[in-house]
Amino acid sequence: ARGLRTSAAAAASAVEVGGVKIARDDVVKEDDPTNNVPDTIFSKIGLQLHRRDNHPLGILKNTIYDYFDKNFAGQFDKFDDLCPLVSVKQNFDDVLVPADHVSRSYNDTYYVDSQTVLRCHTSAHQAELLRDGHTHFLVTGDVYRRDSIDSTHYPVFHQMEGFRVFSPDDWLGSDMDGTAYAAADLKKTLEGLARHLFGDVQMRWVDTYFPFTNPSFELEIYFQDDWLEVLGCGVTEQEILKRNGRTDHVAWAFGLGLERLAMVLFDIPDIRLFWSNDKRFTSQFSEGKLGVKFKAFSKFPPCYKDMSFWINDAFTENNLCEVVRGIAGDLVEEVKLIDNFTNKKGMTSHCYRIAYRSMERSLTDEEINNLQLNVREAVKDKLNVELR
Ligand code: FA5
Ligand code: MG
Repeated sequence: ARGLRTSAAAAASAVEVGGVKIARDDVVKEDDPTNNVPDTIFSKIGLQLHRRDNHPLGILKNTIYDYFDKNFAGQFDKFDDLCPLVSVKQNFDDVLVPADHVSRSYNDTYYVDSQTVLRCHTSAHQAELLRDGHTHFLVTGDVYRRDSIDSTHYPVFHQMEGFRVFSPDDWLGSDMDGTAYAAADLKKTLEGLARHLFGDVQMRWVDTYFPFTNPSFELEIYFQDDWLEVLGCGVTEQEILKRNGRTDHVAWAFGLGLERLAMVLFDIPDIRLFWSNDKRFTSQFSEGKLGVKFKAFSKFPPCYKDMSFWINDAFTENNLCEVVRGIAGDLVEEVKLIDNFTNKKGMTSHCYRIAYRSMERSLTDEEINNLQLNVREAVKDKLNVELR
């Protein structure tokens, strides 16, 4: 994961989040093999789109707050300014992520050093908030993941965590055990939230696995002719409650993907748009106005470029995506494997199709050709693959 960065983004030298000062040089350490944070990622820290009342993510956050305020009489404590730099312990160990789980790898997570990461989910704050005595809370924040590139995935996105603790008194009067009681309350709460946000919408529950909940579920919503996963949730593992002062209690937790929900609500076709400063985007949203449908200012044509190379053992698609993003920034819309074969000598070739498209203007042929040339150079240098 080394050397995957460019100086393309002229990043500020320091930002402040929740009273914590974060210096660029403490987060981007090009020569440190325990660090894999590029400038493109550092440049997003501190922007806190979810705290802008006129931004779709801020409007959505406030609307979810309204739902919880109304239905739970202000019992939920709200946090939206917790520092995204957290320890490996907070991000993984505290929520029981096994030592060998892929999410811990340098391929999936941004490490500042071997013990510090950019949080990959808001679940990183569950344990400390429980220990501080909170029993009902919402945590909204930017989260960071090395991932593939397409219209619903971006390496920085926003989640809202919800957490509710029950005491035995809550379920003893019912005919359910604590787990069944919490699971039923969780589904009721989230279905109510979906109705509050969408009115009527096609949705379905899917059983899944998370290390920190059991049972675990995902909620999917029908969008652009397909099912889109918008949240994960479940009944919190007893071990987490026990370790943090809530033995004999039961809890539920959820993690919402704010961009995914906002895409459905506002009809926003591409996740990159959330980061746009173009007035034609930002002026379409205003405080308190949920569900105003986004009018695309124009759909500019995409331009496709294919690139083939012999991969090596260290090759991963996430590394490729980081290199492409480092050169092309938000002009890259999608990176997609379109061909894959192994020859008689055992060498494997991949062909990727890169879609370039600006949300804001038409790109010239010359510009695209230059980008592609630079991408090819960077891929060759940084990934040590042999271009074909
Ligand atoms: C989690 O992150 C869990 N921490 C959620 C959770 C919390 C489960 C509490 C149980 C209890 P997951 O990796 O599935 O789960 O991400 C949650 C949501 O984030 C997804 O449903 C999706 O809406 C959104 N999401 C995930 N990856 C991306 C991405 N690259 N870009 C945009 N949104 C994403
Ligand atoms: Mg998921």
